[in-house]
Amino acid sequence: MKQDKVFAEKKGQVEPFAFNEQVVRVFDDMIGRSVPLYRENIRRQAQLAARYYQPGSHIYDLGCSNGNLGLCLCQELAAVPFDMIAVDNSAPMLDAYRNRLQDHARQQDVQLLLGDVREIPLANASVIIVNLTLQFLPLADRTALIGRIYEALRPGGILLLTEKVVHADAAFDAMQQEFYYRFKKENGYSQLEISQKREALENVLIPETLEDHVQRLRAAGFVRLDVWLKWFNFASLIGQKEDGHA
Ligand code: GEK
Repeated sequence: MKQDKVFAEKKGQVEPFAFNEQVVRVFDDMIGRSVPLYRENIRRQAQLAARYYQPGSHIYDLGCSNGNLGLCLCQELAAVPFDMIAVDNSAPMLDAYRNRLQDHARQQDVQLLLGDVREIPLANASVIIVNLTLQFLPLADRTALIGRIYEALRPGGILLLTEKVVHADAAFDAMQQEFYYRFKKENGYSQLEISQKREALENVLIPETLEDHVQRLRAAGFVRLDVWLKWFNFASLIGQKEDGHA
């Protein structure tokens, strides 16, 4: 795995963060050292997707990056054909995903779609995964996407949403940041790397509170809702469209 050194050198000017070729080359190292419990989260979401998948429906992975979740799902659903539509608006990310699917036994089960998650049609879904992607959309566009997701789900279908979050209480928010930067330091990032990445993500990754997410999901129709994973300023939610039985 190629090591992430994207922010290691002092930059004259820190450009806004983008999922370009430089980032894609080191993506697995970057996300593994920057997102607490990333591998655990991917594996459990793949298992949840396998558990709730309804044959004859689609699984969507919105903001799929280089396919870590899709490839994990191929293992979890080893004996079951499925139909996943994996969407990303970064061409280098999808190229990396395509390379990993080449010669893969399950490559027919995954369709890669280059596009903006705000524009691609969604329909007949039993599982929709939005793993660390909603946070990159303008705030004004988030409610419409969650609404379309709810409409596209079959009864009994699920949304898996993971986000970096902020805390409404300023002191708890500061504490969570502190523990997050401690986590990054423990994973070998220098102070310079941490602060330049933070600057690059400003106005690009816009976190909301967990309460904001819960409220938006409820307003869209998700009555059955759980926060199944929480680590300081990261939260993973599952919302299920009601089907009349538990
Ligand atoms: C994983 N889910 O490894 N339309 C489509 N894609 C987008 C958009 C958009 N409007 N905005 C951002 N992206 C992945 C991790 S990374 C999170 C997700 C991170 C894409 C973007 O190109 C990138 O690949 C992904 O969303 C966010 O399970 O790196 O912090």
